[in-house]
Amino acid sequence: MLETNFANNLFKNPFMNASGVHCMTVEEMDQLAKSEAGAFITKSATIAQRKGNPKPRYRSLDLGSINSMGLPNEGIDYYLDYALQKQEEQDVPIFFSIAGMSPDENIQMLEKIEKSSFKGITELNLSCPNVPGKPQAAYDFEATDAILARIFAFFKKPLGIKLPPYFDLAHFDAMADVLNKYPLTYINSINSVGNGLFIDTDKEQVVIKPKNGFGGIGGEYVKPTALANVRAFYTRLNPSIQIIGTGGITSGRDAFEHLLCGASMLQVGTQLQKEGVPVFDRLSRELKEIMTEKGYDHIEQFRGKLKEM
Ligand code: ERO
Repeated sequence: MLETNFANNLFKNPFMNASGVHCMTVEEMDQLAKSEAGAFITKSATIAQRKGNPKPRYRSLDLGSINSMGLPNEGIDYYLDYALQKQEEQDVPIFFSIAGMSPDENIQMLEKIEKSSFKGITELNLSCPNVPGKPQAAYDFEATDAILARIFAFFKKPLGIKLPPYFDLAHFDAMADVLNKYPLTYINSINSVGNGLFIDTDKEQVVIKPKNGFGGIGGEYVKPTALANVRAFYTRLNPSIQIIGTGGITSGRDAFEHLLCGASMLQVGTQLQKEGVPVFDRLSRELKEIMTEKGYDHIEQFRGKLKEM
């Protein structure tokens, strides 16, 4: 009932983790591989291992989360070695996330992936909001165009990009014009809403240490923004570019809404952090219940078919 076609593969359901959550170590990734998730993605990698920002750098909130992790990761070789080994054990592809600190670092990592025997899907994260001094790359349309031109001159494996949220129709138009020039497999909208500020009123204090308390917001707070981004790109991108919907998925109903907007796969970050891997079982069950109530037996019967008034 929840089978999903994505990047020419059939997944048992559209649910996966959002990169960064429950995917830093081999142990966590193995748990995802064994879970009810339809697929999983690795933590965004840089060439060298990184410790990330000082703690506390993540806070769970009633309506979501705030984080300023600062791209802690074990380095690309750790994740690539794991993916090369794991891909032999499973019949669906692994999603592999990279987030270089510069265009050259991204090119270097993509060259490595291209030359390797990796058979999965690569996600280029152009939207990390939390590295001090490094603006989110995909807010610069010309720089995004330039890096994609460099990449597609040599990279032949399936590639998606993780985007930050946009808030203006002119920006959706401009970014879609850039993306439509390239043979992207997918876009993933949205990364966390960058540089929010959560305050503990009792203590009159911020709740995370890095960047004076500023951090990426996820969870229920961001669902309307996430849905708008999925919908805006679904109605602007070439149909060959699929969409992963990420942002505010806490229930089967939220998942249904992302699918109605046109998403093909669905990533769960904040709620996975709160609930652990059993979340995938619950979301699958709840999505099936809604589909049954509405008389749908396949996602394709309603995917993208949001009605206007
Ligand atoms: O701080 C991070 O490691 C991080 N947090 C996010 O919310 N999104 C990211 O893309 C990211 C780093 C790549």
